[in-house]
Amino acid sequence: MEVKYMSRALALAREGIGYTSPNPLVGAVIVKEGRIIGEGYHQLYGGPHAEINAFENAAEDVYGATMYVTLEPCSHYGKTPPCANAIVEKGIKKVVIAMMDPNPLVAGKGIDILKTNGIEVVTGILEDEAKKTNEIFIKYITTGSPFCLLKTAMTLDGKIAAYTGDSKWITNEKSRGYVHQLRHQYRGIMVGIGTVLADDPMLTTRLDAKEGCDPVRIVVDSRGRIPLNAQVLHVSSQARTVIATTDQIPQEKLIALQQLGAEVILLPSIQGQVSLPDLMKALGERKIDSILLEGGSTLNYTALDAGIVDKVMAFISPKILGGSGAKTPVGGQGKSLVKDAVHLKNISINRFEEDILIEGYVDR
Ligand code: AOF
Ligand code: ZN
Repeated sequence: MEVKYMSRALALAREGIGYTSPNPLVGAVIVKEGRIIGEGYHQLYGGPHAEINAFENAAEDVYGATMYVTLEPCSHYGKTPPCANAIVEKGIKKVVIAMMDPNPLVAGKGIDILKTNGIEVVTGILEDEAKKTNEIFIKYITTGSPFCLLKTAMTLDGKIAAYTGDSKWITNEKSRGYVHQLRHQYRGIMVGIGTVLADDPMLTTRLDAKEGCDPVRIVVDSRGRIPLNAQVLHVSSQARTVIATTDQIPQEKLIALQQLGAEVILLPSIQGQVSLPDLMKALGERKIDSILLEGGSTLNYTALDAGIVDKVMAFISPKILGGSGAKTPVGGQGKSLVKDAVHLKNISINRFEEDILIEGYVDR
């Protein structure tokens, strides 16, 4: 039963995907005499927390009920008063929690409030699933840097485009639809200048069913080579654009980019290239908790090498292109020895019709 109710709470939490950042996805279910009498989730950044929404939606008196919540109730006065206190005041008898709050402001203090007030607390129910649901929040709240997902798409023979550069499309419609959902979930989408010069992408979210949030578009452009007519600088008035560069950018170019409404971030360089760890910190300071890295192959290698990538999603489409000059997902200089390869752990495999998606986490 505990698993069933927590599972429902996690499903509710996921309803908030794309809207709560940089705060967590949280769901709560109130159960009395074997019936669900209230449900809630964190719907919008800055809005009421999941527990409060569940109280609001309760169909009957919650006194003596059990609450299932996917994250430890908060103990701090933030945008809203502490949920742990509200739970005590409402007379909840037992609280079942999936995971502790990694936020240093809370971290165990919420549970302490509950226990001190005589509430029975159970923790660790569906903990792994809860941690996966909030993998972005956990990384961001504990490090201040965004969670970075590297997404690639290639043919069975490892090409991301034909030798001519033609790349429309390697993966099928289902796979591409899933990537647009990720763009709705992730706050930033990052590409290298090579990709802008080659493909001139818009980097906006295009979802069929619901309206998607556009991520902040981040172009890593160490020398300021981006053309002033690039689509990322013009298409969509809502989507913000950040140019991450170094002092190698010509001053006139910097000003022209700012005049077009882009934010130019000047960063330290490593061998003439933008320092990616410094860029991650700068983006974190701007409340960007998550980055979807979509290439090209040079930036992908630099990012993996710099250790900023947390997760990899690799789509493989059963097509064969050939061509010794055709590009692969990860280029750059490369490792000289197999033993130095970047390893992935906790691998899972999914299918989108004939396409295969392999995902895993970078083993550090
Ligand atoms: C949420 N939603 O449902 C829960 C949260 O910025 P504030 O004041 O809303 O507080 C955010 C912190 O509250 C967050 O980092 C997490 O530690 C805790 N719990 N936050 O946004 C929720 N339960
Ligand atoms: Zn709260």
